[in-house]
Amino acid sequence: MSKTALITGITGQDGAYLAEYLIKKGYTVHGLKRRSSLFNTERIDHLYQDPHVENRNLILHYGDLTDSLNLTRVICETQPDEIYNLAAMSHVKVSFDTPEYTANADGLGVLRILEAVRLLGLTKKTRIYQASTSELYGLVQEVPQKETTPFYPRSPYAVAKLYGYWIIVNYREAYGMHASNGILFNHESPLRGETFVTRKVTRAIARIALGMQDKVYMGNLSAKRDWGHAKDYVRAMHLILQQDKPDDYVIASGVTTSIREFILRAFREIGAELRFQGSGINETGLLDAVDDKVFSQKIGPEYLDAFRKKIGRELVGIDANYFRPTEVDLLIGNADKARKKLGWEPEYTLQTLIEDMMQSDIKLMKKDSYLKQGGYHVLNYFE
Ligand code: NAP
Ligand code: F7E
Repeated sequence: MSKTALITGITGQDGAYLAEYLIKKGYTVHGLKRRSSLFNTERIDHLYQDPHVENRNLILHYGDLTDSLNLTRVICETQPDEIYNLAAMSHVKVSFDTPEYTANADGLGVLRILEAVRLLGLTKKTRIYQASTSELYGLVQEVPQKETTPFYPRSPYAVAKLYGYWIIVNYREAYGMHASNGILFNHESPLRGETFVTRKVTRAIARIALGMQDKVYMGNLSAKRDWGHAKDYVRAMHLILQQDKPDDYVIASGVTTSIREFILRAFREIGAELRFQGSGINETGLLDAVDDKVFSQKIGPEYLDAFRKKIGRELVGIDANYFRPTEVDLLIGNADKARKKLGWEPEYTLQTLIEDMMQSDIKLMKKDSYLKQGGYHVLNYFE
């Protein structure tokens, strides 16, 4: 008998990779998607099946984590063996602008799912994965961070996720539910939302190289993150729910890198050497040198002359609007428990992650439609 999974947040980065992964494993996947005035299924369109197809393995349901009745009905109708609660208002900076909504969706949303499972009498059948986060460590109390490191959240997002973490633990202990937290450190991919720092950078570099944009404005370049590839991290989510006993696991690469260093490495990927100078809001990144061969190979010889003219010019600037009221300065995770108990190993390194993202954004930006429309979604100024 094939298993049934319900993924909330299926239209997001992780939801898309997880859905693909579970379908390949023979699951029937139900996904919760929000009603939107624009299509919001771009990341899973390749998996979509017409509702008239028999025995579909991907079925979408309208829903929202702020709507208990809706969640209860969808869980009742789908009777899932596994629920992956990935839905969230996931942008840390935006959570300072929408703190109440973030608490409702990211905190109480978890409670709504647990209660629905309990009230429907599914506590023995349905296993629950909660998308917890390294943001819980915030102002870090230990380096590197592991499962026993005390939490110190630094944003409305992280505080909401703290509630989500503990309500999962509480329902596990109170009702014997198979409910687990994956404490995932930052994970990125070509599907990453455009306003998260890695994707903002790879997208901007592709556009600068193709002459579509002059410069990119960034926030705090000194923050350090432990970055992995989302494809590796969704495998861990699945492994967590295959364990006999529910538990909480850190999933991380164990390597930390500053935003500044990420930018340097992503530019290097197209044969461009950047030099940072100045400090604070006056820091800038100037184009220092170009490797003609690498640039021609990665971007195209027809773009080389125009790009070489940028040598000495500022390609990266700072805009204080991107700073956060409280910052998480350093994250680096210790995933020993996951390696030992789950047998989880990442396949990607930071270098192969950067290669994947750069390659994908160059291809995307070269698409006719993008070039003709000057085409890009306008980034929210404050994200
Ligand atoms: P993402 O790309 O921002 O996707 C979030 C998903 O949640 C989207 O499908 C979004 O729908 C949906 N959503 C937002 N608010 C909702 C609501 N009120 N009701 C129902 N659905 C809602 O995030 P991600 O990077 O895939 O991350 C997945 C989960 O892991 C999130 O919970 C995030 O907080 C957590 N997490 C992420 C990372 C990371 O580095 N990526 C690390 C640790 C934890 P729309 O498509 O309609 O917006
Ligand atoms: O920022 C700095 C920023 O927005 C990373 C979410 O998936 O991972 C993510 O949260 C760092 C921060 O991710 C810009 O100040 C500099 O220090 O890519 P981010 P995040 O805040 O770490 C965790 C694990 C989650 O759980 C979240 O859901 O980069 N930074 N300049 C910038 N960040 C952004 N977004 N934009 C900038 O221009």
